[in-house]
Amino acid sequence: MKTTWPNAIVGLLCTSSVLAQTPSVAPVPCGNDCVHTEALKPRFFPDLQSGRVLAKYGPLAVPSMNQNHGMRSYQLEIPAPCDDCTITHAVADVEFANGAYANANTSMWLHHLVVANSNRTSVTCNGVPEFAFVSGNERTPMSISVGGTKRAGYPIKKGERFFLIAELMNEARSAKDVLVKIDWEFVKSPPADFKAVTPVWLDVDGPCLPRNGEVPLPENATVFNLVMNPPWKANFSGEVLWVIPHLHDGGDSLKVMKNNAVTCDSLPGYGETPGFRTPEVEHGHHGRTAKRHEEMLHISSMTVCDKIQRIEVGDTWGVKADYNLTKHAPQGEGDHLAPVMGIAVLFVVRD
Ligand SMILES: *[C@@H]1O[C@H](CO)[C@@H](O)[C@H](O)[C@H]1NC(C)=O
Ligand SMILES: *[C@@H]1O[C@H](CO)[C@@H](O)[C@H](O)[C@H]1NC(C)=O
Ligand SMILES: *[C@@H]1O[C@H](CO)[C@@H](O)[C@H](O)[C@H]1NC(C)=O
Ligand SMILES: *[C@@H]1O[C@H](CO)[C@@H](O)[C@H](O)[C@H]1NC(C)=O
Ligand SMILES: *[C@@H]1O[C@H](CO)[C@@H](O)[C@H](O)[C@H]1NC(C)=O
Ligand SMILES: [Cu+2]
Repeated sequence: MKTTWPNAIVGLLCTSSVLAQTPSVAPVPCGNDCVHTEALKPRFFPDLQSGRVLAKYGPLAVPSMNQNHGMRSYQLEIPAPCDDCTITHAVADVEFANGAYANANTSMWLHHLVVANSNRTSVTCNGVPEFAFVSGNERTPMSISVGGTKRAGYPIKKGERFFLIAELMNEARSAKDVLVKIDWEFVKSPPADFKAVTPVWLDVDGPCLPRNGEVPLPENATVFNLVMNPPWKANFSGEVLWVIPHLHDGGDSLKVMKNNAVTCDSLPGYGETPGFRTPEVEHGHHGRTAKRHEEMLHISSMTVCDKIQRIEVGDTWGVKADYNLTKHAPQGEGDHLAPVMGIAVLFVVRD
C-alpha cells in the first residue's frame, strides 16, 4: 500500500486537464545535489531544541511560455527537513538560480506547491497522501504554532518519506532555472506537552482533487461561487490552530463553512508589492470582462483567521470560493481563462 504512494501522487497530478498536456514526470530523488540548506536562527521556542533551515530545491528548468503556457510540474523526493521533530512554522518562496527575484513582475510564478508525507493518508480522502505543507504564489506562512504562542506543530517521524510537488509558471519567452525555497522552523524531540496537528484539506474540487484542485469557470459567468459539495463530515474533534486559504486571481473571498455557517472569511490582497503587479495587457477574455487599461494586480496575500471554532464529531466542514471577475481580473491561459481554485487547509489539534 505505502509503496504505491509515489504513483498515487503522480496519478493525482496527471489527472488535471492542464497538466495532462505535460508529459508525466516520475518523482526523482532530490539528494545532496539538488537540496541546499542553510541554517538560520530560530525565532520560536528558544528554550527548547529549536532549529530553522532555509532549504533550496533545484535548480528546476522551467520551459518558456511557448510550451504548455510555461506551466510545468515537478515531483521530487526530498529529505525531511528534520528527524523526530515537529514543524512549527514554514513559508515557501522561489528565486531564479542566479539568486534574482522571481515573482509575477519577473514572469515567474510559484503556481502551487505541496509537500506530501507519503507515510500518512489525508483525513478527508482515503486515496491521497497527507499534505504537510501547501503554498500558492501569495506565499502564506504555515504558522502552526501561531508565532510561537501555541505548543504545537506538524510531527515528523524518522523514516517518513516526503515529496515536493511544485507547479511553476514561466511567462517569459525563454526557459529559466528556478530554485524552490522553504524556510522550515521546528523543534527537535518535542516535549510531551507539545501537540501534534492534523491537516484537514477542504477543497471546492473535492477532498480527493479529481482535477488537481483546478476547477473550470462556469460558462459566461463573471460573478459566481464554487462550493465544496459534499462537505467533509468530521469524525474527530479538536481545536483549529491555523488555516491556509487559497484562491486564484478573480477571487473575492474564501469562506470556511462549519455546518453551513461562515466560520472564517479570508480576503485576498491584490498587488500589495511591485512583485505582484504586471504591466497592462488586453484582457477582455471572451468578452466576459471589460478591457481595462491599467496594471494587472495579482493576489499577494490572504487574510488569516484566528477565531476559528472547534471541530466536533459529526460537524460538516467545507469551503466556498466567491469570484468576481469584474472586480479582479482573472488569469488568462492562451485564449481562454485558466481554471481556478478554492482551498482551505485547517491545522487541527485533535482531542
Ligand atoms: C514510510 O514508508 C516507507 C515506504 O514508502 C517505509 O519504507 C518506511 O518504513 C515508512 N516509515 C515510517 C516511519 O512509517
Ligand atoms: C454563453 O454565451 C454564448 C455566446 O453568447 C452562448 O451561445 C451560450 O449559450 C452561453 N452559455 C450559457 C451556459 O449561458
Ligand atoms: C475518519 O475517517 C477516515 C476516512 O474514512 C478514516 O480513515 C479514519 O480512520 C477515521 N478516523 C477516525 C478517528 O475514526
Ligand atoms: C519586482 O518586484 C520586486 C519586489 O517587489 C522589486 O524589488 C523588483 O525591482 C521588481 N522588478 C521588476 C523588474 O519590476
Ligand atoms: C462585482 O464587482 C463589481 C465591481 O467592483 C461590483 O460593482 C459588483 O457589485 C460586484 N458584484 C458582487 C455580486 O459582489
Ligand atoms: Cu492555485
